[in-house]
Amino acid sequence: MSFSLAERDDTIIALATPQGIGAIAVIRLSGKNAISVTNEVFFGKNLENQPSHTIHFGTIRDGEKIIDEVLVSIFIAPKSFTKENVVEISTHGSSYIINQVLKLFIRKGIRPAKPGEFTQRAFLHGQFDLAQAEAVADLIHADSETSHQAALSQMRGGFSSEIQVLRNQLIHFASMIELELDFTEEDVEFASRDDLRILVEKILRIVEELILSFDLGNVIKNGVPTVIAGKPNAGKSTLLNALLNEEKAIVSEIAGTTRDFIEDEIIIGGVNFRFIDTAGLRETTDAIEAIGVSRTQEKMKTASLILYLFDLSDTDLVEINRDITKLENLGVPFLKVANKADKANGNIINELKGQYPDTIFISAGRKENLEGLKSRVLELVNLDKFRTGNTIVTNVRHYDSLTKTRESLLDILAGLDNEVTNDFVAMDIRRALHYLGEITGAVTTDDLLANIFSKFCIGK
Ligand SMILES: Nc1nc2c(ncn2[C@@H]2O[C@H](COP(=O)(O)OP(=O)(O)OP(=O)(O)O)[C@@H](O)[C@H]2O)c(=O)[nH]1
Ligand SMILES: [Mg+2]
Repeated sequence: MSFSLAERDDTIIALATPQGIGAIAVIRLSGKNAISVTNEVFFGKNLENQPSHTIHFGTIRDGEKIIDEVLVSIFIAPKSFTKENVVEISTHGSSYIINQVLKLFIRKGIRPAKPGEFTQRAFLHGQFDLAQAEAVADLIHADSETSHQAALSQMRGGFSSEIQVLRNQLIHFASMIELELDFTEEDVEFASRDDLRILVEKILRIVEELILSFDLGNVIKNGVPTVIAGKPNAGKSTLLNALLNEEKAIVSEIAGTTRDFIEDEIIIGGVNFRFIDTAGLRETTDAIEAIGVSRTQEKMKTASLILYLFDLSDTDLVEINRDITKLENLGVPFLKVANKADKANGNIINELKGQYPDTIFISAGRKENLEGLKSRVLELVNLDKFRTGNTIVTNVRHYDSLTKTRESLLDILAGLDNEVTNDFVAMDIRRALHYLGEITGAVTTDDLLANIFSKFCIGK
């Protein structure tokens, strides 16, 4: 999908609130004719004479027929979200009314908006840059405190302004070096190569930090993948259900109940965790269970955190030691979680406390010490970086542009090392500028825009 130039002049309409029945619904129009066309169907007063940022009570009529009593808010260009004329009509929240109003406007030549078209117009009219526009989408989808914070700080431009400053410094060097190209006969150097190297190295450090932050950013956005692993019957599914407060996974005393993994999100301390219940780990001759076991092993490798769960009534220290060695070799952070504390065998609790003082004792079945477990889970995920307000990259597109920027920066440095000619250095700088510009929208293509804005919902 892409927007032609003519389409950008259309006046568009969409329901801005969710589909379905609600107390009120808000229908939004944006474009040159938003106010004049609304005025044709609105009865109460002349909307074309009203100042910006005012609200008016009246009725919407289709000919003689009253569709609804409404409130109409008026925003006159450029003082609106899209910087165009914007009208917001608050109707009663019935889908019949909404449809009647939308149809009426469409008959009057207003075009239904495409996904993200309001935000795209705001971007095209310079309301904000691309990274900020994308943050609007993230903000709508944010469902935990941390993802909300990340989106909010990006929307307010924290991320882009950092990129913008770096880019401007680099533009300065690019123009100096290109100027030198005009003086090939003389031996002039407008741009100090040492200063250029210092700047490129500085940008490289920041770009690499942003690239690294992507892992954390991704976790914030999609939930920290936390795998519950252990042998069959340890109580993994019971634990998942207890954490979710919902009977999501099948629990039974038959070993090998869970075959496929089951996952769901839980917010702990404002952080979104994705808990994944898996098939119990054991040697098995059952073909389907064996597939489950190998999936568990795959999930464990990519997890941010593993809850190693074992059954105090059915495990000895030899077995626990062996499992812990395996987990240490895997290299993923893990917590030792001793389950079924309510029916532990003899001395095992004391032995464990002696050998592994950091073991967490719970009873998933009786929902005991789940709070203790949750707070240890939260401790283990290193979110300090985020909490100190550092910039975090959460967007795959930005990550991609940053990786390409890094390559170009490394090429600039290699070029300086090998004393390549100015035109090559200039070319590499231009390339770095291009990729940095992709992030903020200083450099855009129609395809890129269409791709980004199509991910929004209609009405946004
Ligand atoms: N006494 C006691 N029983 C528990 C506790 N947690 C789980 N169980 C029981 O242990 C049995 C196995 O629980 P599941 O949750 O199905 O175990 P699992 O680890 O998911 O097992 P698989 O899916 O077969 O790998 C069930 O009968 C549970 O009711 C607990 O804290 N105390
Ligand atoms: Mg299970």
